[in-house]
Amino acid sequence: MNLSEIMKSEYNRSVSECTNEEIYCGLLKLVNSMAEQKKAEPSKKKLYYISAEFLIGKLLSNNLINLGIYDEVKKQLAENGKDICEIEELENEPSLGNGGLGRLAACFLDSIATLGLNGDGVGLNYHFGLFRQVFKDNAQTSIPDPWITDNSWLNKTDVTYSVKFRNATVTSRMYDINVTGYDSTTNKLHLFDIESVDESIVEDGISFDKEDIEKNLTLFLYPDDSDDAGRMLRIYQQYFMVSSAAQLILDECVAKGCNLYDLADYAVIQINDTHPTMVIPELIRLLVERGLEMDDAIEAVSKSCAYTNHTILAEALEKWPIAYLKQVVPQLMPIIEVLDDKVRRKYDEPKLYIIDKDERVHMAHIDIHYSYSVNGVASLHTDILKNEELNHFYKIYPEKFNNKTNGITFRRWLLHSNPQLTELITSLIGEGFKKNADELEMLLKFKEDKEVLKKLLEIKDSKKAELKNYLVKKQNVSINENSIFDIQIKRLHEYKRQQLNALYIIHKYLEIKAGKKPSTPITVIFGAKAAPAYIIAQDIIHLILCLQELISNDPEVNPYLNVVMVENYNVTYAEKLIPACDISEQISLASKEASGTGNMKFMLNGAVTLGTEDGANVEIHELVGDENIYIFGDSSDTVVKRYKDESYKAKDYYTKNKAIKRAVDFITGEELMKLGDEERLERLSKELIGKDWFMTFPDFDDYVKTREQAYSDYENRMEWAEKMLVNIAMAGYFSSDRTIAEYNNDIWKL
Ligand code: 26Q
Repeated sequence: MNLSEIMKSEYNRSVSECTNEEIYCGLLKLVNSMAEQKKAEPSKKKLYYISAEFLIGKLLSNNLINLGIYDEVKKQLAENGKDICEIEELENEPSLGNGGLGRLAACFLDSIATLGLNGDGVGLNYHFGLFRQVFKDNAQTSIPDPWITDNSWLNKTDVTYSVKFRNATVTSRMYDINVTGYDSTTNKLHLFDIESVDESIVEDGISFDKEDIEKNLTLFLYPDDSDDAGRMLRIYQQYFMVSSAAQLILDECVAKGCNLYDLADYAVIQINDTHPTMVIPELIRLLVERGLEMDDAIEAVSKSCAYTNHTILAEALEKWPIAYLKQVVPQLMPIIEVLDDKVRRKYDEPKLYIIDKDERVHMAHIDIHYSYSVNGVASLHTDILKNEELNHFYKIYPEKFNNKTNGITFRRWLLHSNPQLTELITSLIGEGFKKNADELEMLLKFKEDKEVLKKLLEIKDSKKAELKNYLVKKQNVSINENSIFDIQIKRLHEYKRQQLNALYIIHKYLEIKAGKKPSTPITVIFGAKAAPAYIIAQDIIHLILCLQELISNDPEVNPYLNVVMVENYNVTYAEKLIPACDISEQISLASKEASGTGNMKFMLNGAVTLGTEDGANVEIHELVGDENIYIFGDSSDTVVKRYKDESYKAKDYYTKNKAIKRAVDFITGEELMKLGDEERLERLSKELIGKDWFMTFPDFDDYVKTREQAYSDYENRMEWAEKMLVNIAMAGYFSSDRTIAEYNNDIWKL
């Protein structure tokens, strides 16, 4: 590798004479050419990981790290007066995902390549991705977030397919992004697009003509499940994605000599949630078109497909009206009817049917009947699927169900985002953990080593200072780097309970007003986007922004407590926030968060979890033990039971519990009403008192008590550092390399 030579041949100038933009382009070229040289020999069987979302984040440093040239490039740049961080800044972050599911897919691609497995991602090339969040008058507004430039990571290919809708036939084209493995081979992320997309049809904000498919098909990532408008467009997008994928899969298999009856020997298709479900009927349709009998086609496809479930929220399970499907992809309906008919002949239980009595197609039911594997994403989640949500299916297909606890790639979430911690770990236990994450456990022998613990605290302090500077630059807010950083970053959803965190802030505000001052100041940081049509989620953002304003203008309180909501929270922000965090808020209502993956990133960076026994928090708790985590709240059993017997009445808690009443009343009290929007605050307060569907009140007292305990334990710096160390040491289990090895051993068998 020689940066000088590249800059010379591209621009005929030396590195020091080139602009940062030119250097960025040079590095892009370099990375792509090195990545191409590391393409693996194609093996017989290949994995296709189909997902509507790949939240890949910026790729430059990630690729430099994976190719093993980061340090060298950084040094060469420095020698020429250039700062690699400034060059990283130039890259646009592609926001091709909503949150956890999309980021998981990106971590998985990294691990699949790192483990040298033959597997590509397949998805869509959204031009604007998810909306960009802008705060105005203490509320969220949304604008497009263009990311594609002449110097993006996308490589146009010659691969095109014809995709037929009822009212139009379009040509899909494949664009590829190289996926480099860490000290390993290169795979691809295939993103399909159409040439006729017209970015100029976007009007103010993110509104556009939803009907004009040829112009809008790949404009935006559909922002979550709570928006009713544009559902039809969502079906267009899904079919466009899976029809292109199915054609690609069959082409590649045939090229390798597959006779199509043996599809499963050549291809395994992982279906990431229900969004790519139509790949099943589409593949069946194509196989029949190519001469297979229907039953043979169904068998071949069922043996090739595996499904991952990411949610138990009933409202997030996709059910498409037959009328919609007929309108968009009539060619699939006869196949879906056959699939449903087979179920009905075998089982006399409507809960198992694909088509329900209201003429809606249950996408998850297609996946479960016609895949050979169904997995949940954390141990508790899989248990709930087996015993509650999908119990009917579990009874007839116990052998299909399996758990694959999520994981994260340590290359991005440790090596890249926290080089200081990486260096300390390396100095203590060597380099092995970078490829074999379990080796982190060797850190446990330093549990009582004061020097090591001190260094951990120093690193945390330096990451806090870095974050402080970043926030000044990005948002012009200044935080106290000597305060406790208490962080909740994730999509805004009632079940994730940012509102519970906000109620605590109000409680604390009032305590401070009453003279009870915390020993160490506290900075509470939020980052969250809310689906534009999700009104209550917007109201919660409004409440948080109003609290931020109220407190920042209150000299009695702000020396002790501050609130900051970062604007347009994304992967790049997460990379800065997570290493700086002391307390990781993972406070979903038990049973509702399938896994969570932010919880793992925080743990790996030495934050201590404050959380409920939900999702992967349960496994974190088991690994670190009671001493090194703060657990509160009702168990998932209690919650499930409370929903079943409909016994929860929010109003009772509100009237009986003074602290709850005081905090909730504050939402519509004088101070906030002066700053905020009356309609929003009233609506939120009414929602809490009248419904509180995600049961914040029953957990409130325990939350306050446990959070106070964490703050008080923080005062003993050495003991706190020990907790940090144990968290880091036990995080190895959450490497996505482990998760992917399990997928491969149990499901893919590549
Ligand atoms: C559904 C229908 C119509 C339109 C959109 C959607 C839709 C879009 C996105 C439904 C769900 C999503 C995203 C779900 C998601 O991110 N789930 C998270 O997955 C993570 C990875 O497994 C888990 O860690 C999280 O617990 C889970 O919430």
